[in-house]
Order: sequence, then structure tokens, then C-alpha cells
Amino acid sequence: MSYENILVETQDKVGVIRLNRPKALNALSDALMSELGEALLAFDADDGIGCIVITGSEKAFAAGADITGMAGYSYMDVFKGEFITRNWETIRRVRKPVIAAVAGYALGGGCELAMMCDFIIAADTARFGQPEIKLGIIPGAGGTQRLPRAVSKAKAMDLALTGRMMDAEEAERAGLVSRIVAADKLMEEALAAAKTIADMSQPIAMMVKDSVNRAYESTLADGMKYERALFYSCFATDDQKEGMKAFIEKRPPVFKNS
Ligand code: CO8
Repeated sequence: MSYENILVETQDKVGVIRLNRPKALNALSDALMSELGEALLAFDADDGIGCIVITGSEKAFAAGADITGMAGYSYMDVFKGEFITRNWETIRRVRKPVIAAVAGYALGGGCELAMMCDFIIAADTARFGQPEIKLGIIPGAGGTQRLPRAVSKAKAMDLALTGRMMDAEEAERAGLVSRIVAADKLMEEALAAAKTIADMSQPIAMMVKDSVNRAYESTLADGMKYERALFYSCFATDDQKEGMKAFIEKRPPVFKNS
């Protein structure tokens, strides 16, 4: 499959998608988002892939949705055209873990895309923000919803109302990113984390993802029930038998994804 706005490769059970519109700081055009969705679904369907990494360039993960593309839109263009839902939410259908490896700007839709991933590894150069207010719009792909859940209401309000950026240190303190690494080690670290995940049992990793995501959609009691049902179902898998047997035999497990 050849793409115009992204680069796609496979490295040792890890699918890597690089956003690639360097002249526009990886602005997330409609075409780019459609390609990203296609590539994500292809990796999700590939049994040889256990984890996916989305990254950008040194300068920008993505500087937002494509402003030039949006500038002339009318209400009916965005409403009838299912703007956002048409191709921005494809990533939510991906069942395998997805890591965002962020260097440089992750602004507006770029920050929202990173937040749609399962976790964010940030280079020390990363800068996050929801500057939409400066363009006369509000965030439209989760900036007012996922951001407060990730960093608290106070910080989300501060960022979305002033449009200011926060650096990697502030983002880690606030809980938006799971770790910060030196910019020149970003891909090495992200790929190592992805390979660690890809070596686990795929169905069990999918259950972990599903169950953690459930925490955002349910009460604690309902979430606990959901987790328990998935936990019980682990005991119907070959990989649970293998994982525990390998521990007892003091050897690494060989998961069969079954
Ligand atoms: N869209 C289109 N082009 C962009 C974007 C963008 N979001 N960001 C940068 N570019 C382009 C610039 O126009 C410029 O192009 P050219 O060289 O042809 O003039 C090129 O990229 C380089 O940018 P700059 O010269 O501005 O680079 P600087 O290093 O001076 O500044 C910044 C970098 C600070 C990142 C600056 O480019 C900037 O502020 N960009 C816009 C950031 C922004 O406002 N993002 C939010 C966009 S709105 C949004 O994301 C809404 C999401 C809604 C959900 C999704 C709906 C589909």
C-alpha cells in the first residue's frame, strides 16, 4: 500500500506510522487522516503486529488540523460532511496498543491525536497545546474532553482558554505523558516499549487496553465488574497456561496469541 502523507514500516512485530507532511508541520489534512486510519486498520488486522507506534518529525508530531483546508468551511460543510467523525475516530476502533512518540509540536488536533493513542512517550523537545481559541474555534477532537481527564480541569482550562503551550516536563508532571526521553532516543525508546508489548500475548494486551479504557466510560463499580469478567476470561486462554507455567519453570513464556 503506498501513501502520500504518511510513511509506514514494520520493525520486529511493531507497526510504525510516521506522519509526513514536513512542509506543513504534519498538519492533519483530511487525506492524511484517511491514510492514517487505513494504515492503523491494516496493522490491527495483521497477526504479525503486536503494537503500533505513531510518530512525526523532529520538529512536529503534528501542528494541528490543516487550517488552510478548514478556513473556508461552512457549518453545513462540517455538519453534513461528518467532519472529524468520518476519519478522526478510526483510531478508536484499533484494538491493539498504540503509542504516540511525540517530538516538537503536538498542537490542537495533533495533541488530540496523541491523546487518542494509548500512551504518549515525549521527547524533551515536545510541546503540547490546544491553541484553537486563537483561531476562533474550540477543540473538536477531544481537547475539552480527554485533556481534562488526563491533566485536571485547571490545567485543561488554562491551556484551552489561553492557547499557551506546555513543555514536556509540565506535560509529564500533569500526567499527559508517561515518560520523557532525550529527543535523539525517542524512536529507540518508543520501539523498545512497543516491542516489549508486542512480545506479550496479543489478546491479553488487547484486554488490558480495553479494560483501562473502560475506566473512562464507566462508574468504578461497573468498571470493576467489567475488569473481573475479562480477568476470568484470561483463564480460558492458552497464553495464561503458558505464562504461569513458564514462571514456575523459570523460563521466558512463549505466547501463541491464543
Ligand atoms: N495547518 C496548516 N498549515 C500549518 C499548520 C496547520 N495547523 N501549522 C503550521 N502550518 C504550516 C505554516 O502555514 C507554514 O507553511 P508555509 O511555510 O507555507 O508558510 C509551515 O507549516 C511552517 O509553519 P510556521 O512557519 O508557522 O513555523 P513556526 O516554527 O514559525 O511556528 C507553530 C510553528 C507555532 C506550530 C505555528 O506553525 C502554528 O502556530 N501553527 C498552528 C497551530 C494551531 O493553531 N493548531 C491548531 C489547528 S486547529 C485544530 O487542530 C482543530 C482540530 C479540530 C479537530 C479536527 C477536525 C478535523
